[in-house]
This record gives sequence, structure tokens and C-alpha cells, in this order.
Amino acid sequence: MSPTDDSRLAGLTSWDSDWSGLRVVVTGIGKTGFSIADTLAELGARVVVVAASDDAAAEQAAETLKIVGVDEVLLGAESSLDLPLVGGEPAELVVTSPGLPPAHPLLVAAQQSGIPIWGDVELAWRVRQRAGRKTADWITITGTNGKTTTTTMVAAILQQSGLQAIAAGNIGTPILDAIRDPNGYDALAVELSSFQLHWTESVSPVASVCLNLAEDHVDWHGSFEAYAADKAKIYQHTQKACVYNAEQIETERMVEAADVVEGCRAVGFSTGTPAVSMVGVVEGLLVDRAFIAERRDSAVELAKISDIGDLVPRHLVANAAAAAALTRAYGVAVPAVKAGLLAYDNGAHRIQAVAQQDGVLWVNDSKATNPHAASASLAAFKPVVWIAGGDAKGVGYDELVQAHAGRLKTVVLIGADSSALRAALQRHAPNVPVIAPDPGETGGVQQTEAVPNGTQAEPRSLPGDAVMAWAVKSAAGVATEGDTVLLAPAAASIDQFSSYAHRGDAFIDAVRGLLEGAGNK
Ligand code: UMA
Repeated sequence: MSPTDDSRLAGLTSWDSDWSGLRVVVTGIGKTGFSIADTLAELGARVVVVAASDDAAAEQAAETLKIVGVDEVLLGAESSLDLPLVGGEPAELVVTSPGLPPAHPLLVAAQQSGIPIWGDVELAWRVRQRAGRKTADWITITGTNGKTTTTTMVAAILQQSGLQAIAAGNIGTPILDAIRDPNGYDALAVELSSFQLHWTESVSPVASVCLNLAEDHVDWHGSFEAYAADKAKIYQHTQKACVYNAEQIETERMVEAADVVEGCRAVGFSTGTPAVSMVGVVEGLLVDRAFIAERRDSAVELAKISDIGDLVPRHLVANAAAAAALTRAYGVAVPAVKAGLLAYDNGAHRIQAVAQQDGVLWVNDSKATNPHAASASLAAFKPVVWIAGGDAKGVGYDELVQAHAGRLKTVVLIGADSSALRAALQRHAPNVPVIAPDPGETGGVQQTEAVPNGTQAEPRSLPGDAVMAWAVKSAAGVATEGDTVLLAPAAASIDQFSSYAHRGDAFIDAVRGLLEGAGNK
């Protein structure tokens, strides 16, 4: 069989199709690459994995993949550049991780040889149907900002409506893991990055949204136009509703140009009064003027904006309106939207908007006590003045800093010893300014260091309050309109505070104290 036998690939549209012996090269051995290779091995394909990484995690993943039936794993920067043979013959398909840009030599070689390239999302869509299991409906979400928040809200609303549903995709759980869950799901809230959309052709979501569009990832895509074109693919083949941002015309234009399923509607979301066929806001209420029969002259209340949280910044209102539009399009009943938005509020100290003044949003995510949790909140904002550090618990920060370097405007370090985080910043974000406590600036810090050996300080005598006041003041000195100051320490609090709640309260007190002081000037 020639490497370009498209008819075989065209027939691979379910888990139960004949994948056996298909010769596939998989790129990457991170979360995505692992899920792709594992899936293909289970399907009976012949798989060679290629990845630049050759650290302990990659070696471990390679060992596991060999055990589950992957033919070969080639690790290391040099071997990752060439397109390998599979069982001595040319590959019939490449399935790639999102981190590799299309200009990557291996992908260019595949294209030049006429070998099709899919992403994990394309593969997941094709294997989503499996005899004897539920087939989940997909609601797909992209946009430059707010994807993760909106995806989380969509999942919460779906769950509150009684459906088995989770958030998956770029948000962190590879979509192939969600697809292969033995219990199955009714619906998936799928966050898709522009990288994933680039390699996706067949996905046909029930409802889809591009939340907004701003310049991002130009290095990967080659140009802003190419990035925008990949974002626009979110709307392809949508079945019921293409949801667009009524406050950003580019997203409406994408919908107009999209090739959708007959009968699919364009539905807007807005943070203002909604026109017909929109979800928007009237007098502090989130209202639906799209999915009710009497939409020409009335609207139905879905939730109060205050249901989302105490202080709701505009972008969060927009995300909630989009999530409501997507889930209403799917047929979710009105009360589930309110219940979902209430459930979305994960409680105090978890991505909690504390104040918004002079265009700067102050967010408390003291509960982010490890890099993974901090990653989720960092992903929700840009640009970020990041207050971070604490008891690192021996974890590494390379991946976290690498993933979010592009969002960081300045980092303000707290914590008795934040050397691990500082080193990672030096390695992966060398141009991002780092502000660290200077002896004398935060009397409290010096006090701890001066505590005689073996003396156990009482929790409240820990220097946390003074450190936090210093950190907030330092952040205020660099934050300008449009920035978010985010406390997401990626570390435990016990070195300077009695608990993460104490650390969060210290942040809230310091922010309010500072802003009230500024307001009184
Ligand atoms: N690799 C190469 N050559 C390269 C680049 C990478 O071989 O040139 C290999 C690495 O050696 C490694 C693997 O590829 O083995 C890493 O793959 P990856 O970078 O695609 O990362 P994953 O661990 O698979 O995580 C990906 C997403 N990462 C990216 O898109 C960069 C995660 O989104 C996502 O959560 C995960 O899949 C599950 O779906 C992160 C992200 O930053 C959070 N996304 C960007 C964003 O949101 O802006 C798009």
C-alpha cells in the first residue's frame, strides 16, 4: 500500500474500523503524544513515537508505551527531526502533538511525501463511536483568552443538568483519555487550542465558540492570519449553534464564512443588552433571547451575574454568557445554567476576583498550592503580574514557567525560599523581570531569618502579612491597565502563613488596604 492511500484513512471513522497494521508515526511523548500512541496501540496500529525530550519522564513513558505494544520510541533532539520508517516501510499517517509547529522538519517531510497529518483531536473524533459504549456529544471552545474558564463553566452547567460530562482537551485532560473512559460520557466540553485546530478536519460539534481573537502564537502559525484561520476552524461542521462574540466582529465573520450543518444557527453573546438570537446581560441578569420561542419581544432570566461570584470582571461575564449560549443550544434547561454558574464558583481563594481598579484586576488563587493548579489560573489571564512562591515541596517549575512565560509581565516572589522558582524563571523566562524581597523592605522577612535555630514561631507571628503587603505594593508598582495581578503561588503556604486561607486573606487585606488608600488620595 502506498503512503498516500487516502481511501483507507477515509474509512477510519470509528473505534471499530480496521486500524490493524496501520503504520503511524506519533510525534511527542508529553500528555498528548502518550495518549495518541497508547490509543493507536490499543487499536492494533503499528506505532513509532518520536520526541525531542529524553528526560526521565520521557524514558518512563517510553517504557510504558513499549509494554502496551508500541513498536519503537525514538527519543532525543536529533532523532526527532527525521521521519522514521514504521516496520521498515514508509508511514501511512502522522499523528502529531500540538507543541510541534507545522514548520517542524518531521512534519514538513511528511507533507512533502504526501503523508496525511492529524492531531489528537482528529483521531479522537474518529474513534469516538464504539460498539456498546455511549458516544459523547461535543461542545467546542476556542479563543485567545477565557477558553479554560468557559470550558469549565460549560462542564459545570452540563453536570448540573444531570449529564455525565467533563472538560477535556487543551484544558489538561487529553481528549483521547476522555474518549476512552470506560464509563463513557454524554457530553464533553472540549477546549481546543489553535494548534489543535490546525490539524483537525472532521469534528462536528453540537455547538462551538471562538470567544475572542487577539494576536497570539504567531511563531507557531507563521502569521496572525494563519492563527486566525485556524481559530475559525472551530465553527466547521457545527450542528446546532455557532456562538460568536457580539462585541468582536471578527468572530461573527468567522461564523459567516464557516461550512456548517444545514439548519445551524448563529447565536451571539454579549456583556450588554442582547439583540434577538443572543445571550446577554440586562440589569445584572444573564438573559437568553436566543433559545425561547418568544425571543422577538422577550427574554428569559438564566442567572444573576452575582451567581458567578462577588466581584465579576467583564471578561468573566462574557465567558458565562458564552457558556450559557453553548449549553442552551445543546438543550440544557434554564435552571441548570444558574446551578452550573453557582457550582463554577469553586469557593474562596480559588481564582477569586478581589478587586478591579484602574483597569487592573486583582485575583486571589491562594489555593493554587502546586504548579498544576497555578497553571490553570495562569492560563486564564494575560498579561499577568504573578505573585508566586512558598514551600515548593520539592516540585519542579520548569514546565509551568515554560508553558506560561509568554503571559508574564513581572513576577513578584514570596516564600521563605523561592530559589527553585527563581531558577526556572531564569531558564525559561529570562526577560521577565523578577521582584524579590530586599532585606529591609519587609521587616517580617528579616525577622524570620533572624529567628534563632530551632525556635518554632507561632503561626500568626509568621511574616506572611508583612510579606504580602510588600508583594501587593510591588505588584501595584508595575501593573497597568489591562493587567491581572494574580496570586497563584504554585507552592504551599506553611513557610510564611498558617494556611492557604491565611495567605489568601492576607492578599485580600493588602489589596483592599492599598486600593482604598489610593482611592482616598
Ligand atoms: N516536542 C518535540 N518537538 C518539538 C516540540 C515538542 O518533539 O518541537 C515533544 C516534546 O519533546 C514532548 C512533547 O512534544 O515530548 C510535548 O508535547 P506538547 O508540547 O504538545 O505538550 P503536551 O504535554 O502534549 O500538552 C498538550 C498541550 N500543550 C501545548 O499545546 C503546547 C497542553 O496545553 C494541553 O493541556 C495538553 O496537550 C492536553 O491536551 C498547554 C498549553 O500551553 C496548557 N496550550 C497552549 C495554550 O493554551 O495557549 C496552546
